[in-house]
Amino acid sequence: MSNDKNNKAFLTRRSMLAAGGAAALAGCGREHIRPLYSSDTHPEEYPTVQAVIEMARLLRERTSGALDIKIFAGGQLGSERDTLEITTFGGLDLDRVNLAPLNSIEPLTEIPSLPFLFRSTDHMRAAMDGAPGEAILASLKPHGLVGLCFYDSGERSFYNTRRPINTPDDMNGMKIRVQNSDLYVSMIRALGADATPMSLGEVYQSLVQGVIDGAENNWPSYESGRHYEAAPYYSLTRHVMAPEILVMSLSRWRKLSDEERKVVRRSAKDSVPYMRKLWDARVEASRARLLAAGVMANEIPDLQPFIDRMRPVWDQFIRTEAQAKLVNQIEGMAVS
Ligand code: GTR
Repeated sequence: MSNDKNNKAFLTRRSMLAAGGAAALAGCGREHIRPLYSSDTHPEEYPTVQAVIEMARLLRERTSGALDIKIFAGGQLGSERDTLEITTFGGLDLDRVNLAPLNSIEPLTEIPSLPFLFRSTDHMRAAMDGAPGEAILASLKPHGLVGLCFYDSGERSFYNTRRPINTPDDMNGMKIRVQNSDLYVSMIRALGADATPMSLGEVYQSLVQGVIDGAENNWPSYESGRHYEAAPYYSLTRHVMAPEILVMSLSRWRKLSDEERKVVRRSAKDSVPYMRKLWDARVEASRARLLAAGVMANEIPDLQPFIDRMRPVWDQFIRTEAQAKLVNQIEGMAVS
């Protein structure tokens, strides 16, 4: 990231904080006049952003315009780690992030990121719609955040600039970018590769300059960040299916009336089926476009060596009883 961009992001973040502060000073609940500010690292057309736009529409409709959302898309306000921090301070009202940047804040958020935990998309959706999802959303309150809903993030697989990956040994010594999460670092190390944590915005340049050899993500993000241009080998390990999450700052939440809180929760939840429809279509569209553009995708002949190598990560990261309970709940769900 250039200094200029850093400065710009910093200035914007400062003005966000100032706006939050000014609203708080005005008191008397007058900050209702200001829309909820929301951040997303993805560009406007991406399904996560579209989902929050839908939530905003529902909010306006259900509150006769009293509540609305202004979205800062495309990572304008900084990396997910930065915007989360600002949200916990109350300088930003809503933040759509992956679960990964929450891993260092709340251990329960690590569970859906465990490699090969979910058996299918249906399994992941049922878990997030049910008691396990509710437990994770509720766990964020002591950290200054209100968990509102989960959005799909599909399956993450590896892509790189060098060769197709068929076995963990093909990754030996490769430098793989991961999100800022120790769990992801451990997963990559377990496969014999080098993990380089960095924010999404830095990945494209780092691939082009050879700072990293590869990364891991779903089809839409692989496309949207143009990573496929530099790293055309996409190997379908599907090792993680952790969802996205929409969080709200607890300080802004506390300023809402009970009625408004209900509407915010309901509107967030009601944007989920809408998002899933967009998501499924987007995964297919991205896949078709990238294959047509010459991306070399390969299925993995035998996933077992990946599963075996990554399994110790479970023991390393399941450290509390609450985490173990969540794992059992998710694994024990009837859906295949
Ligand atoms: C995407 C996800 C983003 C971010 C990104 C990343 O799939 O939607 O929120 O987590 O991956 O790898 O940084």
